[in-house]
Amino acid sequence: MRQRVNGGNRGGHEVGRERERAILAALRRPAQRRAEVEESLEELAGLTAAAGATVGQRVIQERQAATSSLYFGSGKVDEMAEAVRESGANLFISDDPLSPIQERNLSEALGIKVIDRTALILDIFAQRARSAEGKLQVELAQLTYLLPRLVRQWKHLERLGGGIGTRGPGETQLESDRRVIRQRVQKLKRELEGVQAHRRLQRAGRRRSGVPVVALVGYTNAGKTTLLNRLTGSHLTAADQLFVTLDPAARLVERPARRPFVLTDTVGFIRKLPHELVAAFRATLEELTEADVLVHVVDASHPSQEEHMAAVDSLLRELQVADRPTVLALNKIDRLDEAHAGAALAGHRSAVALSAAMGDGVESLLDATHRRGRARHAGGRAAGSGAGGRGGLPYRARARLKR
Ligand SMILES: Nc1nc2c(ncn2[C@@H]2O[C@H](COP(=O)(O)OP(=O)(O)OP(=O)(O)O)[C@@H](O)[C@H]2O)c(=O)[nH]1
Ligand SMILES: [Mg+2]
Repeated sequence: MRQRVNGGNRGGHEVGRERERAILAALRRPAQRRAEVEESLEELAGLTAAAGATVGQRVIQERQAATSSLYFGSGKVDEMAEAVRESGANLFISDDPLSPIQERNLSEALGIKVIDRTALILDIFAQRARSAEGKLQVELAQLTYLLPRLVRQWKHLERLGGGIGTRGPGETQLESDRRVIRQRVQKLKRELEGVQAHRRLQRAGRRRSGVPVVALVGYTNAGKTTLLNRLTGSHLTAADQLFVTLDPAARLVERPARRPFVLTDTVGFIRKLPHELVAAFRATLEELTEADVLVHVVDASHPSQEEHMAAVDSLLRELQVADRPTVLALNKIDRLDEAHAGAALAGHRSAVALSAAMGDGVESLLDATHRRGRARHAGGRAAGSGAGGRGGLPYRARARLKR
């Protein structure tokens, strides 16, 4: 996805080229609700737009299981090839991960480029990465994704007849390509270790200053940056697009009659987040391990709110911060009528309803965050760590001091 129209969003490169036109497809297995698959495809359409392509047809195939050669059934692939010819689509995007083999076979059958959700997300990240750290992390994720796919080109040549031209130099080339990539991966990992060490130093400095840290987490587009801007008077980019924020930001929140704290914003989560990205973004996501309190921001006006929350919870578990005191912030309630807002709250009794855009509920959120911070502190003492009552550090649990 290199083409952009009119400069598009912040990526802004390669102005004036024709946009890619994508056909989106997903499998629906018997255990899945149709609405769930449709919403996931809707999200894929949002990702496609965020990457700068236009969305054409959407196809859902109901099937017991994926096929090993094409992922979709061969009859369905024939139908899709027909749709591709009719619509002039030049890109096929699968909502689920494709193996390198499936990707190549589909590409041959459809006669157009085939990618999966993972490659699409990696592409968005590549377009959006601004900081040196972000770029390193994206490149690492892309190369990790690319390595097994290098096989494809070689096998592809073999299928086209093998023999002359596909032996010797081809193989050597592929091997040396792989070697170059592996070396680059090692180099990127070393550079990222340097970044991580630097971040650890910064965090240690913050810890010494005794200022508590509150981290915003949540699904992409939930309103995290809008909330940070609201609380700090900052003007960080917030927009109705997926993955607007990639680089972490930290700002001091100073409100009358409240203890100051550092508020951090970071990359949003999404369901089926490529594990290459989670692994590569460790340096960024490690910031969360340092937070005293997490504020899980949810778009309460989104029909998939519960799926979004589940995806965030599972990523927090993966990052081993699921036990951190957390405040659930049901955002965008200005979009809900009273009955719906009441119902949203009733389902989550300790949640706070707010509108980051309008400002309603922000004080309640600050109260709840403060209480959770104190509970963490009290919890640390109750656990018998012996750290108790260190004046002036109300949020600081002993467990954290020990790390
Ligand atoms: N109506 C309404 N819209 C909101 C509210 N909060 C945020 N938004 C809108 O939701 C969109 C996403 O907001 P962001 O703050 O960029 O969301 P984010 O969670 O930072 O998203 P990423 O950085 O992409 O992960 C923007 O268009 C905001 O204006 C709210 O309380 N009410
Ligand atoms: Mg953001």
